[in-house]
Amino acid sequence: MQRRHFLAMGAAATTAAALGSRRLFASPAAVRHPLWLPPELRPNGITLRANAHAITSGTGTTGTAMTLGDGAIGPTIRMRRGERARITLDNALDEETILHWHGLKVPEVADGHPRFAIGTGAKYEYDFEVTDRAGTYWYHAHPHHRTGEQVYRGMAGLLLVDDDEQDALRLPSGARELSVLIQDRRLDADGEFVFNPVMHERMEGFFGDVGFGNGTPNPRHEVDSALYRLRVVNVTASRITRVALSTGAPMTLIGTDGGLLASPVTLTHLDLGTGERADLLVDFSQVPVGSSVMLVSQEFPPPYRGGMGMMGRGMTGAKPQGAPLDLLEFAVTRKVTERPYVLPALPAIARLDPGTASRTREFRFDSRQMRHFINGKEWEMERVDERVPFGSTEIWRFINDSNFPHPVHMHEVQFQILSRTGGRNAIMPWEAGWKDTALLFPGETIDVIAEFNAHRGLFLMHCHNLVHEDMGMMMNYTIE
Ligand SMILES: [Cu+2]
Repeated sequence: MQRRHFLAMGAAATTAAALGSRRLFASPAAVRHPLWLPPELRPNGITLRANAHAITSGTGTTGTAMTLGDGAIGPTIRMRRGERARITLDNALDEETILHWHGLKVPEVADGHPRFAIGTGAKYEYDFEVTDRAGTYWYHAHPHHRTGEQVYRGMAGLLLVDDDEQDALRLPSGARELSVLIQDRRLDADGEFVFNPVMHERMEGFFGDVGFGNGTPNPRHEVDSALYRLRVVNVTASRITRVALSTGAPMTLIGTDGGLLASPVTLTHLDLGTGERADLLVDFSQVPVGSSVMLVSQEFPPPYRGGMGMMGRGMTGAKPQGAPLDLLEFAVTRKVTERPYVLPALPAIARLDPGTASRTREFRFDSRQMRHFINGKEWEMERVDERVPFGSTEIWRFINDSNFPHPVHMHEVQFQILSRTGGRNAIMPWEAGWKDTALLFPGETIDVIAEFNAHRGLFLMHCHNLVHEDMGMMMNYTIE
């Protein structure tokens, strides 16, 4: 049966008409800057030079970026499934670094484990075959203790994988395909980026008060009155973003961490923890030319237990977890008339059968006395915590015993979420597809299923709150 999903959204027209009478943005009008669009590179023999430099050109900040290349964030790397990637990391920072290809299944030596970190002036050669489905992946620094600050300052970039399956959908492309790495940063009086988690932030995480897109503060992007493919990556240190449009108009979710969903989901908001991605179709066809729609992180009650979210509130001036934050203004500047895009049926996803799992492993996440633990342990560089037979299918059960949310990330696999009990007590509508990162709220248990069949070697599973991660909320596992 041919499933078809028609994308004419009546609700968008209604809400757009109401724009004049309601407050559009979450915060007082900020000076907005054109969204920076990083250059797109093919992965055949490129060099990424890690370096620190001041951001000066027209962005309204004088912050110091640590990034790959000369921009405010790393270049976009566009890969094709089946292609060989040969990438050199050249470290011109005055500290160690290493890159991890978040979401891709790569050989152990290409996975960016912290033990592969290289010093100033050194180079690291990555050489791997792209075997993953088309999707929205990203790359970022992964040296121990320094991932938080390096990623915060821009050691991250977008990794897009294309394949024939996706091509067949003829999704909006070219200028109608937009990808944005979302961050929140805190600026001092001189416009420098501040990253100095104080005591309560070492428990809760680090939050900024200015929304950045692709390294641009308070970004703005001019769009046609048309349908766009919008990919959003949560690159914040610690913030859960409740992604929505300021008009309340629906969006169509077509993909997440591990590529396309089996069927599209119409929603007015979705939550992304650090590391999670959304591949959306957003329709501006009914928005009047001359008006704007803001991509926002909507306000929500912070998912903390025991009043933990209140500690330190107001001390730093940052917007706390759950506070509304403007992310990206879309200014509709040109009227176009086009035939509505009709989304074809999305390719099916084989569901992994829990009956084929050879075992279930439990992982308890706990944060107490200014420390963060998985199964009672803090991470050690060389200690192997779990050994998984190559080719096996397993259920991993993540249990949150702490008062804080943890975005749990597995390297080297894409998993499917089987269940969530406690807390929200449901698999969210945006969690139906392949995932490599999943939000685990206090009191929740989630079961995920994965096949460990890509490469043998030592890999990581960890919390992707960058503050927690740097404090050792990670564990090593081998596929052997
Ligand atoms: Cu955590």
